[in-house]
Amino acid sequence: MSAADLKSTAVHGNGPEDQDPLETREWIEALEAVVRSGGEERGRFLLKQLEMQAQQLGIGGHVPPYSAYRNTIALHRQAAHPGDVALEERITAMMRWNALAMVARANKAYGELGGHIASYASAAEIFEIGFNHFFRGPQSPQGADLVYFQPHSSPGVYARAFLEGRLTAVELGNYRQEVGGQGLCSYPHPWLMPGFWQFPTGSMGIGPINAVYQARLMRYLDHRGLITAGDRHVWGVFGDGEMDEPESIGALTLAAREKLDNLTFVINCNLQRLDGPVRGNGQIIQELESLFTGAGWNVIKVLWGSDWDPLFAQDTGHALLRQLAATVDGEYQTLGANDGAYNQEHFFRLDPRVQKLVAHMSSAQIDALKRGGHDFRKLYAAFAAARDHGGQPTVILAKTKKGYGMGKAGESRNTSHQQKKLDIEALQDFRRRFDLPLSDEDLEKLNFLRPADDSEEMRYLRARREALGGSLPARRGAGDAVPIPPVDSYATFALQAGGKPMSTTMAAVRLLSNLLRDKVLGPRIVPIVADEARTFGMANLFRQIGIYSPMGQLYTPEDDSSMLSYKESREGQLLEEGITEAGALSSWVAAATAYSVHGITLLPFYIYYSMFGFQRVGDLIWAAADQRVRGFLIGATAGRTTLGGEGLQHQDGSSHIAAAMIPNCRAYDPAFACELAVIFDHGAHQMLERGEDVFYYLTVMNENYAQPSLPPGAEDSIIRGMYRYGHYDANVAAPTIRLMGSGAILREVIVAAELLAQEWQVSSEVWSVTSFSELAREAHDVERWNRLHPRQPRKQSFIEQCLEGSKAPIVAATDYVRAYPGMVASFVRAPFVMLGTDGFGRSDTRAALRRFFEVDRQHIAVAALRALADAGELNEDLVAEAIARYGLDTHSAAPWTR
Ligand SMILES: Cc1ncc(C[n+]2csc(CCOP(=O)(O)OP(=O)(O)O)c2C)c(N)n1
Ligand SMILES: [Mg+2]
Repeated sequence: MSAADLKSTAVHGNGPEDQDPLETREWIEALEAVVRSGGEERGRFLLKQLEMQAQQLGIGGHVPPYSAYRNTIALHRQAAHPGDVALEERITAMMRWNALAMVARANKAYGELGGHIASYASAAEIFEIGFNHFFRGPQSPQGADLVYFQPHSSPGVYARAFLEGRLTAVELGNYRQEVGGQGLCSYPHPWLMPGFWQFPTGSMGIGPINAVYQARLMRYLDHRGLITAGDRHVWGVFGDGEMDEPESIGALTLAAREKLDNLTFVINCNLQRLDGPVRGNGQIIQELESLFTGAGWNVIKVLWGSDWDPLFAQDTGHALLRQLAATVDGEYQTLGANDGAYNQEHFFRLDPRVQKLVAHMSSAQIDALKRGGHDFRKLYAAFAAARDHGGQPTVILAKTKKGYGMGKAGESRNTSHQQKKLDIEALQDFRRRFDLPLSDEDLEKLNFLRPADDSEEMRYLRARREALGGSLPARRGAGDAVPIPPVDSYATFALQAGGKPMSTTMAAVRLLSNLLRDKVLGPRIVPIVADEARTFGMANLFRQIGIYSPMGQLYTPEDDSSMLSYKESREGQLLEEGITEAGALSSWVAAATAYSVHGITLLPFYIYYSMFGFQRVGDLIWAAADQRVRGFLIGATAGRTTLGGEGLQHQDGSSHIAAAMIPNCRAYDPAFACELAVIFDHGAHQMLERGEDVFYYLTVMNENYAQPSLPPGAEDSIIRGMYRYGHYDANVAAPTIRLMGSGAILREVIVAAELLAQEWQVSSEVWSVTSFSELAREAHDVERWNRLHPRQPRKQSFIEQCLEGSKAPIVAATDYVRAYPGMVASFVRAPFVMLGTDGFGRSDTRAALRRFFEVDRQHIAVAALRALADAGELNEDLVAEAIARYGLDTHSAAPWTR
């Protein structure tokens, strides 16, 4: 029976009965003898042969995808730690103290600030082994490694930066107090500490999936000859609780499939999350081992510290191993929360063979037995093995204790995560536990510890970082500027469309294909799709630029002879991500931040079903914004009524609301290809040439209609958010209405203007609004300025300038919820009526949907007549007449209730 089977028997109690123990013994002894005489390789070979034989006999059982509950790296294979372990322990103890003091201070002064002590307490050795031996800094010859830090362990990263002289005591003292300046943010946020943090990880799950795609983009850029990745590595330190997030595990198979051996996850398995045990009744480490093994990763378990080695050496009958395997995590936590005597009583004494192994040890010695994730030697060997492993990504599962060293105040307690203050007794215990050179006053005042610059500790610390290429984390700000070709060199078809019918999606794709041919910008473009290239008419790109695949193409595509054949290649440019919006978005983030990670500026262009963007992966976009991405998100098949038949889950009427709430997102809903080209050109200049930290969200539609040419001089207004598209005069004395529209609904607005002039003697002005959110943003700025600057000449917002000089009512209609035009409502100095698509979408024709949501030309015309009647400009009877003539449904409940 393998140790794994023993474990499953022990844990689940349902192993097979042994019919012939003697025979079993003989087999096991035979195997042991082979390994003794022929070595491990021979042992493994024989097992493989037996396994194949068993498969052929049809008795090949399913082998559990986890190994025994022991360290993966056997003692005799363990790489030797090359540094001074005792010194590293002393330095780490200081980091522990400074991290603790930082959180405790903030909470002593202001109880409301929060912060975490226990997570870094469990991760300190993991971080430090990385910092002292593996994480390469920016001056390293091949460039810096990329490290995703567990967010709530950030006090530990600050504590190290303090000892390295990168942060001051004042800054540490202002942990979580950022508003007055000189403060440190709670979690890694490049937006708030742009020279320091590279990757935002505060929202669980985003770090892991982003890390996978970061490693993948590094390969992609290398294969395409844009960077030399060398052996740069991506490291991610994550929590065991965090692995519950679908995003954390959603991209594991991609990493294995693409053989990303430049990627290592280190999972801090402290067996706890916020509320309590991660898997009280099971074993998170074994579960994660199965998961990662199944996904194709190399798994290294670091469970037991060096002081367990002699015990395992004596454990020839595997009694100890069996008992460890049979202990569930809830029990491990209780053992962890208690002292050596308790462990003797409740663990070692349960089996006489196990008890015998520790008979010579005192309770204090038992108490001091470390878990592997707190042992520098074990961790060093695991990190080295991970770095050197080829052909697969590696996960290190490091078993630790949450709140390690916090004693009664938080070691392995269910409340550990929330512990933010320690009483004086707990601080004294901590000082004793880690042998810290702190006076009583230091304890009382929570003074930070920094040894003299020429102390052994500081010299070691500096020397290690110097050897590894400087401090980390460090975000570089600028990439290279990429010149954007003149817009008429690639977008004339849109700027001078002259009434030619096309959809704005088609226009976007054409802009992209044209730009891909530009010698300088072309190679920097990273087109990304999530299995929707055909939907958006991009199949021509398959052949034009190739689909990236590190394996090249190992087959003849079915459509080989076609112009649009499915061409995969190692140098391919298109990232075809498959059906994973979270993955595609992570890919986009990696490309959109390449300027700050690799110093190479790219133009990522992720095109997707707009409903599956902000709504589906909005939190990833929020983190992208934090990370100062630069690139285009193209929400295609946009609008609640423009995507016709697709129905409730596909039709997007809200993404512009979410987009507007992201401060550095510039969102536009252009109606026409020429508007799109102007916005695209402006955005490309802003992001790639001027290097501004903004990104663009553009909605494009799949409805074909006649595209006008660009009105002369409209560029600036298009960027600012609105321009006057036209006016429709009935006769000189006619009442006037103003109509605003965006996206595909602008066309309904235009026809409504014609109906009003022809059928109701109403004149109108039509405004094409390219972005209600940009209009609102600027107007809020102006409003604020006016509020804070009394007695100074009043400023006027752009929307006020556009609409001044008339008191005529305004009707605004879009393919989004009313809240979208509602963004500008308080800046409109005239009656303002908003039409929109609030409610659930449903499948039908565009015309039927627009009638249903009351955004079609007739409803717009009626809304205009009503607004004029309310303003006393015409008789209400006309409204009734129009409703009757157009057959509008006055009986049904509002669409948003149906
Ligand atoms: C998406 C998301 N949900 C919830 C949280 C709140 N949260 C922060 S840390 C944490 C527990 C983390 O547990 P684990 O990953 O095991 O890390 P540990 O602190 O144990 O090392 C939770 C629930 C969050 N930050 N992000
Ligand atoms: Mg945990």
